[in-house]
Amino acid sequence: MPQYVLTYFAVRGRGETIRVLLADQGQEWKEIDVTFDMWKKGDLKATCVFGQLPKFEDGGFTLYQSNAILRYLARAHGLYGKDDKQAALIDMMNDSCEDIRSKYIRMIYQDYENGKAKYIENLPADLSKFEKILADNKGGFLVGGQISFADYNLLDLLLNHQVLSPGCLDSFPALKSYVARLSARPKIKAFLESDAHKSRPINGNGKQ
Ligand code: 6SG
Repeated sequence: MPQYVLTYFAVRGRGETIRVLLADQGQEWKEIDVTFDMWKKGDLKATCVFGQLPKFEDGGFTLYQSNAILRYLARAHGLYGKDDKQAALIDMMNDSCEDIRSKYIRMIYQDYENGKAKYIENLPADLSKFEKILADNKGGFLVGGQISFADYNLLDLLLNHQVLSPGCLDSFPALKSYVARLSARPKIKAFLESDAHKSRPINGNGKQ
């Protein structure tokens, strides 16, 4: 019985970066899939500290907030850089991933029909920043020469954006090769090819 338990909806959403991190680190975890019907009953929501999922358990320790969960796992598995300065830079990168993710989620859930075209139009402004960061860092990751939790977050975001707007990375060679390189890491490749991953929709409302 694995120590780690992820309770979330059966979507990629804010759970998939956690899953890809665990998969790449060779960790086992248990999934508790919450259906939207189950969630609407309200009993589980009432037990969640902020009334939201994902929820993550490590033995008797329970944590909420997807980015706090990523940081917890990053500390446990050496995915937080080699010193405090790298850790701060990794936080900075992850915060920028979060900025893009919140914009994306807002568009998907609140403004898909009217806002998708405009969102795609504005995307290069965000992607170009990460393109420069990756082109400038010879280490091949967002920070330094080893993978961090922010890399898993960016990978998941880029994969989702390639579904939203196929070809959105075509003018960003560093991002394109980064996605290819990370997706080819054997455990990530196996995860991305798994039925579990493929069967989960990206978002809870079917938009992508
Ligand atoms: C939704 O927002 O799936 N958690 C979501 N929604 C349910 O009652 N800052 C934190 C974090 O980073 C944000 C958590 C996040 O962890 S994730 C949650 O708990 C709630 O607030 C995306 C996702 N959404 C689909 C969804 C499930 C329930 C409400 C929205 C489907 C649509 C409406 C009902 C069922 Fe639905």
